[in-house]
Amino acid sequence: MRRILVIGSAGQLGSEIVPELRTRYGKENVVTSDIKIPTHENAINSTPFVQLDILNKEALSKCISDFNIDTIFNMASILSASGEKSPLKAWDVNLNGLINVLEVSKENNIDSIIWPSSIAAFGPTTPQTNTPNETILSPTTMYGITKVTGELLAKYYYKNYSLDTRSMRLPGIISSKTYPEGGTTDYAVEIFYGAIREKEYTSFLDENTILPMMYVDDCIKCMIDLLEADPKKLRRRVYNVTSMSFSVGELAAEIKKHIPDFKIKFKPDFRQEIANSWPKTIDDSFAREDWGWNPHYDLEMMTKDMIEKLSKRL
Ligand code: AKB
Repeated sequence: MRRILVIGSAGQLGSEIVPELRTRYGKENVVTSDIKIPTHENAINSTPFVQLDILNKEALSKCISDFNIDTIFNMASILSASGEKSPLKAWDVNLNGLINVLEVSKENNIDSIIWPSSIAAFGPTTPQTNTPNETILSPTTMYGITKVTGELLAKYYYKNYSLDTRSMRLPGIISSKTYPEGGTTDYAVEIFYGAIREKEYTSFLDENTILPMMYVDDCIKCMIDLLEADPKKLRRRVYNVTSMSFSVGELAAEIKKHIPDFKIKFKPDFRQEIANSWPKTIDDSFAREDWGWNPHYDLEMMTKDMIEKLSKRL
């Protein structure tokens, strides 16, 4: 049985993956950690929990040996919009944090590391439709720069120290457990809160902006499937993954089918330029071929499920 450490367990992805990991591997075998104490509804079930700053290498190392960890999910990250406001903080958390994880993993013979990269690794000179796995990686955001550098670092540790690092370039993730913070794709979550609470939402991206997205259930399946994939079948360390692409207007129209008096306004801000620099659709055929990636949710199913779950919670 694996002994797993989830770093960043209070965040959007951490809070969603922990319950699934615990179901599969046993509660005591999944140690949660975050710089802040989690406040979401699963907090009560979050022990074993260690309050941990990813920048504190000694504390990270101690946690790994105290709990006999062999597998790490590193979810700690400053996202694209926050990264533009605090670029050095994004560099620090995303890269110095990752280096700490890689170093302590090397020192403690960790078996597997899952670290999400992002569509932010691409930039305005990358082909924007059906973006291939191997293509131009020249992002213009600090977040994107940390993702490209992180991908290279993870590959370096794989090549030189045989550390089994695996990454997927996640698109925008739509989920209901935590309120989104600091991303450019956050509009696709905020819009549901607006629609359910006020029946209106003002989008910070314009109506025609198309971005690749994934529902959280598929995202969790994606990370666990990649973790458990047969190493002999993996031809690369970093995989494109996607499940749907839609514009802000198309999402609003889908929500209107459930909440007919929902109204949307558009007031693009600095995040529009970030969104414009990212792909609209992604080619994830390598992930499908190598480890059977096959998402379940499309726009219609995702919208229905989000409205049901969030309405209950709000
Ligand atoms: C963001 O919007 O910054 C993230 C991402 C696409 O990685 N959700």
